Amino acid sequence: MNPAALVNTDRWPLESDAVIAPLKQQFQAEHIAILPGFIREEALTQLVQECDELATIAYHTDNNANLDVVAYDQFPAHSLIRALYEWDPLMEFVARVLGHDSLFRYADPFGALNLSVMRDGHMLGWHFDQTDFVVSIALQPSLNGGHFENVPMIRSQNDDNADVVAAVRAGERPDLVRTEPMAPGTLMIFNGRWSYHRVTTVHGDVPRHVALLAYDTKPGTDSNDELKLARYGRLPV
Ligand SMILES: O=C(O)CCC(=O)C(=O)O
Repeated sequence: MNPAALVNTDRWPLESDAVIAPLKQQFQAEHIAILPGFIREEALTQLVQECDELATIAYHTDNNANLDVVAYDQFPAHSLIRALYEWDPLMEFVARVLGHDSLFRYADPFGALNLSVMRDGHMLGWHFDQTDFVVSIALQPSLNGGHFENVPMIRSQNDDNADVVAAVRAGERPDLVRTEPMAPGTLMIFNGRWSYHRVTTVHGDVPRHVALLAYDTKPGTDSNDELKLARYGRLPV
């Protein structure tokens, strides 16, 4: 299937300046851009079916994150999610929203594309990312919990704002925390380096499925062995 068929290009024409300009503005102002209904409603069933199949081979990681991860090299050649990730118009669209001339797919053979599978009891603790941005596509919500909570731009290059970060972590600043809307089919472009975020504990029999698409402003960017071992339990052969 052509990945273009998965995207609701009526609502989100990827080459349109009128679509890109407000997203770019939103990302600059809040370090997040949210595109509800990015994936066509009709494509979701097929994508969730693919997630359910992939989830059977996911690796369970258990540190600050307690979730199952499917690595890029585990997506089969016919995977629709892989096709979407490898589709240049999507990468070019993300680049334009971010204000870059071009982007490159991550060179990490595991981390370039992940499916995050969060089952009953799984959570992802408060953290910052080590990358400037991540692109996620929400495919299936859990029955309860599994909310993406975010404190936008809590710190900056010049100010780590450690007291407030600690207060958020301790649950003392709920006024700063917002829950980002992640209805199935939503694409989100997010800068997690300066925004503190977590996924609340998932409850219920339905796993939360989110695809994470990694790009970088430089070619050849890879993660280190320590991260690979922690997240995927193995190293490339
Ligand atoms: O699963 C999500 O919605 C977000 C994942 C996340 O925060 C991360 O991978 O850093």
